[in-house]
Amino acid sequence: MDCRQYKPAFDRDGYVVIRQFLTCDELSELRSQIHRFIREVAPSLPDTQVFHSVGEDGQRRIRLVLRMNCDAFFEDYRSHPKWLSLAQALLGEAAEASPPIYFDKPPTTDMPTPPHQDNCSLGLDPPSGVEMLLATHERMDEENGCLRYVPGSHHGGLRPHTYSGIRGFALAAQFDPADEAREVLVPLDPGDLVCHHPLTVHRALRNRSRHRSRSAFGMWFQGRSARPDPNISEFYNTHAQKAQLTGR
Ligand SMILES: O=C(O)CCC(=O)C(=O)O
Repeated sequence: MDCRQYKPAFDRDGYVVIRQFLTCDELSELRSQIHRFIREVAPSLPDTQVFHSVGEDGQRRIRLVLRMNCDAFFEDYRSHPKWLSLAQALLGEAAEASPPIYFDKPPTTDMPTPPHQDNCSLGLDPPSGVEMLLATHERMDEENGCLRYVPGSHHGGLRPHTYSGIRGFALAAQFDPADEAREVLVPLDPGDLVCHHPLTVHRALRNRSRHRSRSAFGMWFQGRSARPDPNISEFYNTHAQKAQLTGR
């Protein structure tokens, strides 16, 4: 795969979709490692690392797992050459992966992802970074809460963010009807990947499906030139702690 072909769209729109990024074998290995992690590792992790939501049937299900590199497979996965070379091609410089994350929106749970720019927590300056999110199990679409992007919003700098009350996504960006009119839904099939810039405004609505989950595996890559702004991460962490204590 020539990764450089994706850079113009990433630079222009602030996100780019790569269909069938993983082969069937690569996807099936990743899925089975995620299942193993959820079955064997997640139950012993603290509630600051694994977040749950409760569906209409009263069942508690995982909706977010942070820092999966506490497990050897996922620590190694950070240097997976396919992901790393794509990140480096999109950023145009050397890059390093942050700890992997697993996202889910189980059916009948009311857990939207508020509009935000990832740089509200990272404060990368310059904003040389990319988050990559891979659909792992089922199709992500309008019904089960696929990602929605405001194209070109990464050109407008960091927007004001305020407390969202949602654990895991503690800040929400200023987002008006013009953003809603411009936003683009990004359906993904299992194995498809979407990559977004740290300043691209994005969100996802709740999963409205009664039966389908909406799971994704993600990694953040930071370019060599980027320096995190400690004031921004402190602002985010204050709100994240509040969400941890009193949010949903
Ligand atoms: O899975 C989602 O709905 C949101 C993921 C996301 O917005 C992020 O990681 O920045």
